[in-house]
Amino acid sequence: MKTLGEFIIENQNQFEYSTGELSRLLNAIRLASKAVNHEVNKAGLVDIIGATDQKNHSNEEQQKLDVYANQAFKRALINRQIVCGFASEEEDDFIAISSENDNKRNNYVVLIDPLDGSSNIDVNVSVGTIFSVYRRITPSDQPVSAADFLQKGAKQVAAGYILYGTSTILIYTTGYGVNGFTLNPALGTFYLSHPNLKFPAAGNIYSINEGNYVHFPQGIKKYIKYCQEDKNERPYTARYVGSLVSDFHRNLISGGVYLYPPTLSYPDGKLRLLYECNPIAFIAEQAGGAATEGKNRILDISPEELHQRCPLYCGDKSMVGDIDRFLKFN
Ligand code: P6P
Repeated sequence: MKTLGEFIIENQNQFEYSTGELSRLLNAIRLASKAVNHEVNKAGLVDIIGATDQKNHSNEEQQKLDVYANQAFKRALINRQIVCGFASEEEDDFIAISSENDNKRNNYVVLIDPLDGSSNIDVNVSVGTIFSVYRRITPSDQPVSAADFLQKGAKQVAAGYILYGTSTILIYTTGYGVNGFTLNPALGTFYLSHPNLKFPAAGNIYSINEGNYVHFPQGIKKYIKYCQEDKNERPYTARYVGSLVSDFHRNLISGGVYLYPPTLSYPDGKLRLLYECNPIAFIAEQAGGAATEGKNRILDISPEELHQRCPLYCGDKSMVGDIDRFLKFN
């Protein structure tokens, strides 16, 4: 069984800038994910579940594990001088990291949702980390600026997620397909368990919070009713965990689509473009799927603000196509 470390080394020559820097970055993410996995798995046993009295940039209650996960990835990436910039759902603004020795300039910025779905922690539902990596576009002898983070999703050099579920799995892409690695907790080693992942043909799972039905766009209401009609050639089924990484991963393995449309509470959609939609969209497309905001490709959106939200329809290509058509004609 190939380990994640071996896989990274074997494939690092795929990059035009194969300085080993991206490999070191992915290894730092691997290290942090093991620390977070350890805390998530014992959350019920120590006083680490539950909320802090802090709120993050979006005025969302910060769960203690959110804070821990953010610190773990920040430490792994910043203290090891592997990136020149770091942005997170848990940080108000991006963090510029100047390299101590000028000849060792780092060229990558990382954007992360350190613990997506954290409201599920106290009810023991799977949560995940989502990360997105870009090569900086500003001169390397200057501190990073917002422009380095506000790049189109199509410019990502890597993206992935870690799902802390019944097993802990790390999924990532660097633009050469999608591969999954499952953690052997006894050894603390990730092993290649899902090589060259692709969405199954003809998915039939739709994942959406129907509690918001009355506020959905007409096309989404029509799509949901279409899925529920009994004359369909493929009987659809509804599955919704309330944790994007869990729902997306199940759809990637079993075939389906995840929808988060505009709602009354989130008229621009709830999910964040930069560290949720873009990395998930990169993975979806690399696995033969699609990701749109109802009309345009997620990866083509020009970001304007670090924490901006957008609607997300992602997964099975034919199902995303159906959704876009229902939105276009209703
Ligand atoms: P709702 C978690 O807060 C999250 O960002 C995603 O992980 C998840 O899919 C979604 O929000 C759930 O939102 O409004 O259905 O509870």
